[in-house]
Amino acid sequence: MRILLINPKRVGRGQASVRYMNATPLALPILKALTPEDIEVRIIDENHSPIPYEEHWDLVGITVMMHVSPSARAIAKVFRSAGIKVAFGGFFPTLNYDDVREHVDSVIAGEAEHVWPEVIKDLRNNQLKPYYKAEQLIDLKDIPFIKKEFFSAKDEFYHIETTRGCPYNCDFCAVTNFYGAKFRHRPIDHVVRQIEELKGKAFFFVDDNIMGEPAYARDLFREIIPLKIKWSGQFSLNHAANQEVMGLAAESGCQFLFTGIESLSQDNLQAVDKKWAKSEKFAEWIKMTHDTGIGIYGSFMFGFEGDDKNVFQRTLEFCEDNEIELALFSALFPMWGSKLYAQLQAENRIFETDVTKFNGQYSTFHPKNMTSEELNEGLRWLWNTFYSKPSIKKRLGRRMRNQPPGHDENGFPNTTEVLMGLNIAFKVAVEDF
Ligand code: B12
Ligand code: SF4
Repeated sequence: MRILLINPKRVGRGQASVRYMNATPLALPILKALTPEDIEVRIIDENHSPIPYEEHWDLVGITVMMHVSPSARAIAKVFRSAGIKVAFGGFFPTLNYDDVREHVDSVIAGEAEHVWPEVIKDLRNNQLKPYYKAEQLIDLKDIPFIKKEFFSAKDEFYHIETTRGCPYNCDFCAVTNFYGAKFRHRPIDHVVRQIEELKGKAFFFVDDNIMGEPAYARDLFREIIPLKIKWSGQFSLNHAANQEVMGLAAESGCQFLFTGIESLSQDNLQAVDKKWAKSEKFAEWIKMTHDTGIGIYGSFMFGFEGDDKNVFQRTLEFCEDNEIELALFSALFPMWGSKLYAQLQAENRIFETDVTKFNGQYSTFHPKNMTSEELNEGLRWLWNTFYSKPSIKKRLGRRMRNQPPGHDENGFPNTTEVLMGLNIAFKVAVEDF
């Protein structure tokens, strides 16, 4: 038997096109690791390789985020017209079953670890069901180990996870809905073993908040210090105040942390249920992070009820004053199934019907205090200005003086080299924004 697993081509422009942003999504190597060895499994990332439509497959499994769902449907159509069975899994099909079911033979909802064996059994018996649903959240000791060759040789780093779930349930986000409101932890010895098996490249911890439970993070970082790796990950900025954990993160090889700052206005944060984020503390927490040597990759969203067209200039000044090394700027967008979607839909404010535009790069609903054109234009201006030479100089100048770009004794690029390299790559990529 032969199974083909596909990550559909991302749709979008600017930063999303950078190779760094497109490492193999973890779901696909996990599915391969869960599949018995007598079945051939090939992983294709459509961003980098053509889809082998001409070959025979017993099943094609596609991982689907909302904005790539039209590409996923197009792929499914070609295979199904050749009589090949297609299954969708991941966030979008799980949370929007009615929108996808007619386009596939099977929707596999929720985490794959417990249902994939049943799918394989039914496939062997030629009895694939139209719907599978993981009835409960898994214990993370059941995440399988991934062999190095399951990732693409072209990946500059490997994705790895230590936790799933998030207690915060922000209005615009799907994570709590999908992964539950509790942090679940992978046993630390499993994480260490997985890193050892993959060693050689850098790592990106895909956890939504790697420091969500500081005691676990502390023990994890202590255990990975001897492995001498380089890594980046995601955290909520309030954890910067925990100097012990931050110090251990830096010592264990952390180079930068992605963090959802979202808005500089407390009213905006309050309004979308991100109440735990304290805007008056942002500058202090960023400085605390920088003091450990770790860089900040800030994520900002625009189009909140309190945002007017001056928000873009204010955000740029904040980023430059606080020497934020990297940033992701998105239009707030209502993911189908989110609380925000329900609210905006009830107010009849969503005008965009093209689902590919729901990726943060376009205005999709009427903001309250600016026009959609002003939102699109502000975003374009901010991307281009933030990744311009003068701004890069302001934001990275001090770091360049303290640690010139270069490589460490194990051949890994140092933090300045990584952050500078990404600024240059993003600068080129956002020219088309
Ligand atoms: C890491 C990450 C990224 C990385 C890498 C993305 C990638 N393709 O790997 C980067 C930074 C590039 C990224 C970018 C974006 N991301 Co992102 N990202 C994540 C994050 C934090 C982790 C993903 C992950 O690897 N999880 C671990 C794996 C194992 O879990 P999983 O993918 O859910 O897979 C499990 C199940 O879903 C299932 N499964 C998944 N696929 C399949 C397929 C089959 C056939 C089967 C059977 C099962 C199955 O089995 C797996 C094991 O249990 C998630 C949030 C989250 N906690 O998951 C957001 C998330 C996926 N991202 C999201 C978004 C919106 C984006 C952006 C649009 C953000 C932006 N403004 O630019 C961009 C789009 C980029 C693109 N390429 O198009 C949304 C998607 C929402 C949706 N409903 O579609 C999420 C859910 C976050 C959120 N706020 O809600 N992202
Ligand atoms: S945005 Fe971050 S903090 Fe809020 S629910 Fe999503 S993962 Fe949790």
